[in-house]
Amino acid sequence: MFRYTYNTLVYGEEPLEIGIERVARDGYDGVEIVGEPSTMAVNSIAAALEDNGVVASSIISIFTPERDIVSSKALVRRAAIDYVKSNIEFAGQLGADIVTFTPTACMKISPEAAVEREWEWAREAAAELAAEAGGAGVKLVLEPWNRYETYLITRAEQAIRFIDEVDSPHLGYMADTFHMSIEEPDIAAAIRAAGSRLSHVHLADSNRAAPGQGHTDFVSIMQAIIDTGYQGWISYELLPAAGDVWGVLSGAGAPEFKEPYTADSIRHTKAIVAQLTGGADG
Ligand code: LER
Ligand code: MN
Repeated sequence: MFRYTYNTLVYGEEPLEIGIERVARDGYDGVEIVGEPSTMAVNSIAAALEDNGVVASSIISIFTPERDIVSSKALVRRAAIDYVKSNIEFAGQLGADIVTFTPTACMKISPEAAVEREWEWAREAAAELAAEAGGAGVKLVLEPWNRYETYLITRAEQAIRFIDEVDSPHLGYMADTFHMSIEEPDIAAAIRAAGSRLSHVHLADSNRAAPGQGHTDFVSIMQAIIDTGYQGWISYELLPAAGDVWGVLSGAGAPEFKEPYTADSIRHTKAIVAQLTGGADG
């Protein structure tokens, strides 16, 4: 029904090969990888995936002030588009299905231009990138972030409007339950509203720890995901409890995000899915 993957972002500066080994050992089908293709060796990543019997599921795009789809500076907007194109190429080389897209730098919380103008820049960029993704056999997915990480698209209803305006089969909606636990009045209803647009999923609990460590209701969320007919990747994007998303990752790290959370996450979801489906995906 689903394939499971774990985002190695939370492993911080640990060599990717070690993370790939852990994710494979804990029973995942795939590995989600941070997109920094200019500093990553495709061949050795592909070899590590193959050696461990897993595939690359998805590439997450990291948007910074230098790569911001809606910057008021044309050169920065172009750098962001070129960066996502490089992630699409990287995904194609690794055989990954998904590349993520969010139209602002991460942790930029107010606009530089009129919001209508920024929306238009974002829509033009998404149309260009979706066409590129289609050519590479990859799907571009729009991920709303919470209000402390962005301001432009924070809720599913906005993402749905945006996706419908772009109107490309290569652009889909991505749900991240951590952001949704802050912004959505009803996470399961938001997923149902996205329906067939749902194209990628990040699970994390309300505190961004492993599912089961916070107060998010994953039973209603998994039921909603099943009801949309979604058959893609279930990924876990977990992060330590800090406001500075990136700062924590270059620090000492939090060992529980390696173990037990890598093993716990997939076990937690598979138990819920087995309960909901009568064992079809246990
Ligand atoms: C990326 O997937 C995300 O959810 C952001 O919060 C940046 O980590
Ligand atoms: Mn996410």
